[in-house]
This record gives sequence, structure tokens and C-alpha cells, in this order.
Amino acid sequence: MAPFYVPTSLDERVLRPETLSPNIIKAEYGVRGEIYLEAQKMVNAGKEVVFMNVGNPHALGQKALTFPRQVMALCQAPFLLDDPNVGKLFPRDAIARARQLLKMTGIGGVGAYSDSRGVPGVRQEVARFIEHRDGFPSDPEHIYLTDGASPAVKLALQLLIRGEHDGILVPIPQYPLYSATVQMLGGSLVPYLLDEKKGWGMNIDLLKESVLSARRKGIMVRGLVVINPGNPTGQCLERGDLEDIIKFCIKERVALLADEVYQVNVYQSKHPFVSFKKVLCEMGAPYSRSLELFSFHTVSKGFTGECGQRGGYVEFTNIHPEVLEQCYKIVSVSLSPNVTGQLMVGMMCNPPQPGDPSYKQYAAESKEVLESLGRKARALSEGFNKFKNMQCNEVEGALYAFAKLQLPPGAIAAAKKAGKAPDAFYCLELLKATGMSATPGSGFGQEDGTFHFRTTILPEEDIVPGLLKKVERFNDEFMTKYSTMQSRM
Ligand code: DCS
Repeated sequence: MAPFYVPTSLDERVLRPETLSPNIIKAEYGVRGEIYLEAQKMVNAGKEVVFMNVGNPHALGQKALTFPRQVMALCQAPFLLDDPNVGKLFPRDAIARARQLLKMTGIGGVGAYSDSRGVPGVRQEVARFIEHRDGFPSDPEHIYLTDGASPAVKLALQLLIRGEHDGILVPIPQYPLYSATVQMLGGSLVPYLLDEKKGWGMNIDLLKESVLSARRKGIMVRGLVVINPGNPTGQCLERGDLEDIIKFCIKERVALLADEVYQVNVYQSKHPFVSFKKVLCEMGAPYSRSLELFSFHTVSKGFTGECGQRGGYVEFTNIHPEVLEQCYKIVSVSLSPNVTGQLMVGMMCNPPQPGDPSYKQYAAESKEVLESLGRKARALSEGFNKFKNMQCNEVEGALYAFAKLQLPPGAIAAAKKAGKAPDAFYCLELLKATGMSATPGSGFGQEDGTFHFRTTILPEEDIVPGLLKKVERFNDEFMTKYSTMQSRM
């Protein structure tokens, strides 16, 4: 007999769903939820699935830009730099950049922990990029490099949330990183609605109402999340909106979390991307000294699309110096962001310049990626708008089409019977019929009584027309089936 008690059933495990923190159980992440798991099962059963639920560019065929990968290859294998043939295999500027980056990382190269805030030289490259983009100074001391934008968002939320009485204003619909992280940190989500009829624009009056209603419940609103360009909604905010948001934050004493990870993914010229930092600086004092701003960016999107490399950054503006010290302490607990991701950030911020040997190829590759995304954005939204009971706002930016479904009561009843949200029911049927894995609007939050689904615009261009045809056929059949059911009910 064992000298200690051996548990015999799962009910005796230390860790069971009912013994976990309720904040873990309550957190939801619909982008990889039920539909995604079903899609995985279909793949395992040998069926063809197009994963349109995640904005994961390379997984859907977007090619890595040549220059950053050449530099990365040399940084990973620095002995190649001593090879007499290196000049035949790599362009001069890639070799020079690899040497420069390896100098920045020091003797340990990509194999050593870096400073917990990131490699100082790369933080300088980020600061120079921001200065060039916005036309205002940026201090590398106020930039932290992170493993993609996600940990940077988490860091800002950790600073803001002390408990359930601290609230964060999050757009509805939103990218569920926000709702899930607020939940996991034990804070309160304070939703504010985006206006679908106005191209998913922000309405400051609705924002104020949300703050007032939260305060009535004893919640102290400490942060506002704005995703621009929007995920899942695809809108690009106008400059005037940004000014209003900045004034609102200062007046209501909330910090602003500016999620600008899609700043390069803009497909029209009516609403070009402009950063919150730039607008804030242009508004001048006292605004420019008042707003507490966190700005996020990543290598996962844009024409780099390097999600797997996990590189991102946060720029802190007007954050109390002692809070920054606490931030440094917090990131130090995780030792170091991954170093290759940091180098990717450096190359995103400091690409080849005109006259450099790699410039032409870099410019051609990035232009091709963006133009193709623009064509796909238009094809999908225009296609969806032609389908029965479906409407989709223009995809002005980001990587997604977010279509509204007018579901017949018969479909809503069938979903209820199946124990599913109506748009999850639609997405599941869509997946089974077409192999297209989309994400239901319920995964992002939506106005009560409305239904949506999100697809990324990333699939390779030549499969888009075929995909649209399949969706149209499925959608027609679905809507007809459940409209007739409704009349028989
Ligand atoms: N912010 C927004 C608005 C995002 O859409 C994403 C990722 C992130 C932050 C975090 O990205 P990284 O951590 O990779 O920098 N977008 C997810 C999505 O909606 N589909 O795929 C990933």
C-alpha cells in the first residue's frame, strides 16, 4: 500500500473547475471558442477548413518580408557573418543590420535575456519611428518592448485595476483580449456601444452615459480602451473623434489605452490613421500634459504580419514616474521579452530606406501585401452586402469584415433549442456547409437583439471569389429554410 493517500477520482483533484478562481472560469475568448474547436475537429477528420476566425496573416498565406527574415537569420546564426560566402547569400544592408542589432544585444545575442524593458537600442529605434510618424519627440525611456501587444495591454490593465470597483470602458463590439483580461484581473468591464449605423463611430454621449451608469453602481472608471482601426468593426476614427475622446478622458479623469495595432492596415484615404499621441501633442498644453496615455503597437499585423515572432511595444505618455518604476518592477518579474520579437519590432520601425540595396524589394513586397488586403476588404464587404439578410459596413482598416445578420425568428428558435447563441448557431452551420471558420458576433459583444459574424480578410486573393459563392449559397439556403420554418411555426 502506498504510504500516502492516492486520490482515485477526478473529483479529488486539487484543481477542479469549481476550485479555480471564478475570474478564470468567467473569462471568455470567443476568437478561439466553440467554432474554432469544431473547425479543428473537421481538420482532424481530413476536411478542408479556411481559418478565418483569427487575424493570423502568415497562417493564411501572407508572405514574410524578405529583409527582416534575412537579418533575423543572421542574428540567429551569427557564425554565418564570418562565412566568406555571406556576401553572396545576403544583401549588404541585411548583413550590416544584423551586425548592428547584434551589437545592440551584446555578446549574448538572441540567446540572452535582455533588459526587462527591451534592448535599449531597439527602444531608440521605436522612439525615432514614433517621432517620424507623429512629428513630436518620443522618449525611449517611455517605451517598453513586449511579446506582442497583448502583454503590454495586460500590463496597463494591471496598473489600472485594483479590484471589482475599478472599471474599464471597453467598446462593444471589442476584441476579447480586453473583456477577458479585465475579468481575469478581477475588475469591472464598463461597456460602451459603437454606432453601427454611423460606420461603427464613437458617440461621446453614449460614453458619458456608460460612465454615469457605472458610477451609480459604485464603480470607479479608471481607463478607456479605444481600438483604432477597429477590431472587429474595421472603422478608422476621424481626427475630431480623437480630440473629443482626449477631452473626455481628461475631464472624466480616466487613462486612455490606445490600441493602434492596425495602424498600417488602412484601405481608404477618407480617414487616414492618425495616432492619439500625435493629436494629443497637436492639441498642446494643458491637454498634452494631462492625458495619461498608453499606446500599443505590434509586428503581428500590418505588412509584417509576424504574429509568431511575438513582438510589440507600449509607449507611456504622461505616466507618473514612480508608476513607471513599478512597471519596470512588474516586467522584471518575467525577466525579458523574447529577443527575436524585439528585433522584429526594430526592423518594423526602421525599415530599409531609399538607396539601400533592399529598399526596392521591401517597398514592393509591402505595397503588394497592403494592396491585396485592400482588394480583399472590398470584395468581402461588397459581397456580404449583396447576400440575403446580411449587411456589412465598409472595411476601412484592420483585418476583418464584421457582417450583420437579420436572422429569421425560426433560426433564433432553432439556436435556442440547440442551446447556442443565434449567431454561433449560424457560424456552426456555415462552417459545416462551407469549411469557413468565422467568429460569431457574440464573441465580441454586440447590441442586444443584433447578430453578427466576423471573418478575417486574409485568405489568399484567388480563393476569395469561390469562398463568397459558397457563403452566398449557404446563406440563401439557411435564410430560406428558417424563414419557411417561421411561417409554419
Ligand atoms: N489588439 C488588437 C485590437 C488585436 O486585434 C490583437 C490581435 C492584439 C491587440 C494582440 O496582438 P499581438 O499580441 O499579436 O500583438 N488580434 C487577434 C484577433 O482578433 N485575431 O487574431 C488575433
